[in-house]
Amino acid sequence: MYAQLIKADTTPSENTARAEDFQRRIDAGEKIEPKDWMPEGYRRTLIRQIGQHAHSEIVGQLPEGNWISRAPTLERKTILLAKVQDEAGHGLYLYCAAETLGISRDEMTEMLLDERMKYSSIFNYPTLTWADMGAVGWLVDGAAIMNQVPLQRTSYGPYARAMIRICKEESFHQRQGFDIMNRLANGTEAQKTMAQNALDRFWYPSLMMFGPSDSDSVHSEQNMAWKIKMNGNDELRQKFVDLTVPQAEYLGLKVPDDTLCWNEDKGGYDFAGPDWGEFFDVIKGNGPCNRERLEARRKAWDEGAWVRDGLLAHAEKKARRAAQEAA
Ligand code: BYC
Repeated sequence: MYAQLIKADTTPSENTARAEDFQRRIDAGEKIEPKDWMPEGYRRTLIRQIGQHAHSEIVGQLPEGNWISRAPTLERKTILLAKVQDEAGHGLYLYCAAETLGISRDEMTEMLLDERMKYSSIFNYPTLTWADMGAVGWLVDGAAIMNQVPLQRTSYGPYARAMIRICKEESFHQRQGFDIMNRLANGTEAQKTMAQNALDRFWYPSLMMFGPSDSDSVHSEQNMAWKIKMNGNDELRQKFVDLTVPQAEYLGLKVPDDTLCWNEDKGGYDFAGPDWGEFFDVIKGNGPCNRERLEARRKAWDEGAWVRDGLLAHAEKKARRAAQEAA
């Protein structure tokens, strides 16, 4: 099985008036806050989704970090550096939001490192050329925004609030990516080819970011009933394609899909889905960079142990001093 099955209700007592009242609050559009009663399944689903989202932000720094020292100009380098730092910030807000549900960041990190928690499939693809920095910003951040804007209205207060700031920063990220693509697409023949190749490599992995098609999505139904997730995977994928195809046309680049055509009746594009066999393979750990990404995270975790120990010792010392002074 490629997904973690989380039961909606885990104790019989939750099948009661409290659960019905909880659902009524959700249906009325109220926000659920950390101290409110919530079904165990809701809590665990949020930890799964917010934790995975946080891991994606952190692991997502690696493919772009790869290009900081090789950016073509000082200006591009500072912009890329700022973007990668933003991703670290996003990871931190999200870990904090998940911690309000009774799990620690250390526990989540250990779950990532021993592969009990996932991160977005997209970050298991390599960034081979500078144009990939354009494609990541334009397509990957573009897909992320499409998914995250509705999450600003998600039912869990701390997650919804984290999303507001994250979305503002993501839209800057998307524009910086488009700007790189625009420059390359209007540059020399070699630069245009580099931009086209980046689009060719990132198009289908970007479509995979929205998750499996609705018929294969195991969590969507319950997630949407709890308003943890606001839209189906296919609906957001369609919106992304409809928004992005005209942008590719503006750039003079070709979306690598010969079946792509406008469907007047549905008011959207018909398009080819990604290779779902490849998607499931990647999320099971067999993508081109899965091993490398996890190795990098394990190394950072191990090498950062002395910093965590030092911070903890400092906090304990401060607490001891405060207690002595108060005595
Ligand atoms: N990759 O039932 P489904 C960013 C898993 S980072 C990997 O549809 P759900 C950025 C899914 O977790 C933005 N796994 O699940 C950062 C589940 O497995 P588990 C990241 C995937 O939760 C740096 C199973 O497949 N965004 O912007 O209803 C630089 C069944 O799927 C993927 C978020 O995390 C995938 N693509 O819907 C640049 C958004 N898709 O957990 C940019 C928040 C599915 O049972 N997350 N799976 O083991 C969501 O909105 C939802 O969790 C998803 C999946 C739409 C992704």
